[in-house]
Amino acid sequence: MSKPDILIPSPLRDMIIDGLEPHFTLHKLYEAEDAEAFLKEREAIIRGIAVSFFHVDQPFIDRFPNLEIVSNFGVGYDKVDARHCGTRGIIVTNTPDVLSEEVADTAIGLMIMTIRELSAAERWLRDGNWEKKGAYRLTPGTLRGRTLGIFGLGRIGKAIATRAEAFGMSVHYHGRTQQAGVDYTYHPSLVSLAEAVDTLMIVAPGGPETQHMVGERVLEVLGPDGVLINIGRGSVVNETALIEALKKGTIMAAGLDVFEHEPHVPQALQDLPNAVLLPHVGSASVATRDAMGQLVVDNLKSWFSTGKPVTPVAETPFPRT
Ligand code: A2R
Repeated sequence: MSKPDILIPSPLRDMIIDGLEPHFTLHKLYEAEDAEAFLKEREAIIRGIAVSFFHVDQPFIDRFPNLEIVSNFGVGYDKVDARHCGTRGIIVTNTPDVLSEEVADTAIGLMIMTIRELSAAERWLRDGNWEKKGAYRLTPGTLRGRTLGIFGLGRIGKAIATRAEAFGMSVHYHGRTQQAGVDYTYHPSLVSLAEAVDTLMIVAPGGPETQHMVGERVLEVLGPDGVLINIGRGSVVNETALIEALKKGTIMAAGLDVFEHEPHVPQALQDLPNAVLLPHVGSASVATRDAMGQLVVDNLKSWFSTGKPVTPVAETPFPRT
């Protein structure tokens, strides 16, 4: 029997390619000299897509009449039009759970870096200032006595909350619904959450529903002692409003692992001393990225050998409803 044909639009880690190669015929779009001709030749045979950070939008999906599954690398799948896939009966899978603890570790690290100015303090030492000028300044910010507001208390949000509690922080949250069996204080709006806390952690998904939910108003109520941490998706935060808020002292500081137009980070943001900026490294350890890659492989293998996906997303449930 011939192997199912899988399209790989953008480069994937070697371990994913190695895991797929024995079972599938792989079509690497990123190696094609003429992408349009490459796709045209293969439109009818593609049955699966393995993808990482590539726009799989409606026109792209509709090129493939025999597409059955899109296996997305990453828990966030806002670049894949999962709703449209659902209407076409195409399954979308992501890589949940295996990265939650890693991302939560990074989120806490970024929060402490931001509040206690650890990257600036390290630069102070490396620039020779400790010897030349003396000790780094005492930080206006402290974690002591802070209240953490989590926007998106899902798998990663809960792992962050557990850690924050161990640091002595009280935890509040906002999501579309209040969760049964969760003791943290619920806020029905993001503004009321921001008003109640001094540290706001964004760990909600990207996409049109959450686009720019953190804007001028949220930053204003977060207040001058406020700290914003974004470990979720760049699109949730209005970057222009954030830059203004950091410049004016509307909030104290921000720690960002994700940006609106990655890998581009506005110079105005890079110039701000009260912003800590990481290049989207939330889940970026070899072990965690291997586990995520294995799920990309397992979803495709499982689908084509048993007819069942391992981790379908909410918009394309399995069994189909
Ligand atoms: O809204 P709820 O109660 O379903 O809570 C979910 C919340 N959420 C939202 N909150 C407000 N407005 C929305 N439009 C909205 N959409 C989702 O975000 C839920 O508590 C949380 C997402 O949790 P999980 O689905 O368990 O995702 P996980 O694994 O924690 O990853 C979160 C995000 C990914 O989507 C990537 O963007 C990033 O972290 O890596």
